[in-house]
Amino acid sequence: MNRIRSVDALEVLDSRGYPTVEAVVTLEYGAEGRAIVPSGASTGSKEAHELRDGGTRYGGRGVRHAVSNIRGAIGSVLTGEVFVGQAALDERLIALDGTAQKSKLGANAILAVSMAFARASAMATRQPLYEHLAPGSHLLPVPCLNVINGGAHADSSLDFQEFKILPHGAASFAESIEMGEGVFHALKRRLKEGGYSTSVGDEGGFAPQLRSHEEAVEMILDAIVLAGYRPGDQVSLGLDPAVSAYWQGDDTYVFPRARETIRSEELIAMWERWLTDYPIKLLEDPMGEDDWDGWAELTRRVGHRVELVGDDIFCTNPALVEAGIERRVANAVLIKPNQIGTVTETFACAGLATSADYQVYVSHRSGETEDTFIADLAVALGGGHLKTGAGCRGERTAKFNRLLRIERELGNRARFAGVDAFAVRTAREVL
Ligand code: 2PG
Ligand code: MG
Repeated sequence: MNRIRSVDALEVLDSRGYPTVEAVVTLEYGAEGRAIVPSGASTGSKEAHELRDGGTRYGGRGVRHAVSNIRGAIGSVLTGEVFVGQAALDERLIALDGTAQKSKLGANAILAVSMAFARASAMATRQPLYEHLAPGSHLLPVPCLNVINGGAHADSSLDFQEFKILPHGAASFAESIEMGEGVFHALKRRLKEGGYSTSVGDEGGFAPQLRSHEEAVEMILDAIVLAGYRPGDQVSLGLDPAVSAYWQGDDTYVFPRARETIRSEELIAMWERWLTDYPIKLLEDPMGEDDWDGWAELTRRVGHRVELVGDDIFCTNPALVEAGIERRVANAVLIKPNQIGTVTETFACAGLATSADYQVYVSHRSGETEDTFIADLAVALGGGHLKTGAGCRGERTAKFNRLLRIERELGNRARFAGVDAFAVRTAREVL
């Protein structure tokens, strides 16, 4: 029985050394679920509210209020109650908060409890989390490794935030991650050879002072070849330039590190060129969250041949995804549970995307922890690809290690998504 015996919380640390929320939910017969929420740096403006204390502790980033909301307001309502299913619990949490952005109790408080309850419920029925979330799920994702960091995640010379490799030409997740690490290590050699720094950014990718974005792409292509793979055929490229940060309104983007000002239509033309010049299979946030016209135009021009992922523009929010489908913007949705604040709404958003033939792409945040919930989530949603940093830094490899264990546990039932994960499925007449 899913009667809640107790709810507890603690302020713990994320990978940047800032506080974040851990919740512990214990059920009647002792099943205990524990979950820690992550935190973003380049956040969409419509994300659910992350409650921070302000003041001087940890530069204002303490989460003692969110923790006490769990121990107090949330705990006192949930304790002793029976919730049949995740949706019942999440509905209660949403109602208890009562605000559109979960700003009263904090989305960080609410999501931690939501995830912890999912874990406790899985444990109560002795199921792995992915199986509890989606019975029968068995598709292992392609790890999209962010091997060069820029933008809000590193003080490299690069305005673009993420340069990713997609090792899709493998037979299993284990083989895919091995390929990815091979390229990552070859890239380290390549950068050293070029006289560049090999220190890493927030997501474990290198953060060198390269001359241009094009040079970053060339370095990665060299590394793929150095590692013994064929670019485009076995390992492709993905990018998250995260350009919302550079949008100035009035059809204009300003890139401070490159000292460049470009119009929306020039950015679109650049993406068209890059898609011709480089083996790119995925573009995330290639246009800014407020540049809906630019997004729609880019989708019209290239949406039939490359995965176009909406992150900031959708914020894992079903209402925004609905608007995107309506306006034919993007063809894939990034799924970050803490952008929306409950497990149920995360599934609702992914379900909506799938029903419109948009791809579903699960993601970590730049501030992460040892919590591996998103690894199970990626398998449960079956979107076939996941981004959780480079294959470097413990908070990133924790997710890969969890996927290695899931693949082993599934045995013959496991399937690896491979290149199909990036196949554009939107069969809309305009594309
Ligand atoms: C992104 C994310 C994760 P952040 O833009 O997709 O890589 O970054 O968590 O800082 O929003
Ligand atoms: Mg992004």
